[in-house]
Amino acid sequence: MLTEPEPLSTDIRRTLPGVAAHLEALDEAAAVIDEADELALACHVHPDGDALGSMLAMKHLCDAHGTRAVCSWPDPFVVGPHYDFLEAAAYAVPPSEVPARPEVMLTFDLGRFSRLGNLEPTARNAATLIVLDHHPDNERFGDINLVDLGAAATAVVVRDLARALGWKLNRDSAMCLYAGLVTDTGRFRYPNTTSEVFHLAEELASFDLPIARIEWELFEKHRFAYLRLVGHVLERARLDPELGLATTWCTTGDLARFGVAFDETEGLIDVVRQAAEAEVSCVAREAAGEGTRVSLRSTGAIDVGEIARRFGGGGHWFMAGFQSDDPIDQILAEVERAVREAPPVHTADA
Ligand SMILES: [Mn+2]
Repeated sequence: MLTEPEPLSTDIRRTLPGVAAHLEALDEAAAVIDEADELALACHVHPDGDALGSMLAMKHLCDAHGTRAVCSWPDPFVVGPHYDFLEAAAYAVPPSEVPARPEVMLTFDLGRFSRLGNLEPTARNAATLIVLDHHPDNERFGDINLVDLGAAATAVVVRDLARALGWKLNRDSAMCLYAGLVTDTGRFRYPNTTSEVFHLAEELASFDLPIARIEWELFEKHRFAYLRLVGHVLERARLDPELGLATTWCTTGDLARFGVAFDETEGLIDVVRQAAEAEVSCVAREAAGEGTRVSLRSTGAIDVGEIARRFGGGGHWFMAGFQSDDPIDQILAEVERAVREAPPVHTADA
């Protein structure tokens, strides 16, 4: 060996299967979009910063280019208050108002049909379905699949599509793309934070984006009620030092007691994952009528995407999640067993 092994972060880029094929797919998608009278845009249920940011960026690009587009996400048609600054309500319509048989439909940041919730039939009925995503477990269910496994965020794919379309970014779209990029890189701290990520961040920031305000809105601004909930949830957190597993949970009872909405609690995992002893962190959040959403993070030795897939979910090796209708204590026991049995990640083909 003449050189040291590449750091993990650059290895992620190498998972892109066929750069040429991907560029071809981008051109094909651009041609379809160029000819469409109207686009339907949709992201996954309980959208995060990348899902929402990618979709809204495309909406802004369409608006600027004079292409009609409706955008939405599945019920429950709400987002957490930390996305208020993206003004989704001003640009999106409830899922019931999306045309039932769209001419061209684009999906953002989801690898499986089921993540489209009550918009799944709409996507199945689309004459042409274009899938924009970066999840390793993407099922490539589109007519055109813009799936870039090397992209840190779906926002990166949207930027590439805009380039293929010959559409210039504007400040609104740059703001949304930045929200996607900063969310999916965990504020430029997850192992997918490559030099390409910083290049894109620089391009986006050049639209005079309020970087400090975006950070504040997305990650730091919380109601006092949420801080009290965090205190409660951390008090019951458990650490298994032998496994390197930190876990906690939040019930609908906790939400009611502290007066906090489910969509405000997305950042709990980012508190728990700070534990130095934790190779893997896990937060189970109960959502009224929707079972329990489980978030997983890994520092590198264990592929939590693989664990999430065992439970019917998905994600990346360092960031993943799944949904379950089982009781929380049972879910956490099963996660613990899965972590115990998980093979170590082989970084060369991660
Ligand atoms: Mn994403």
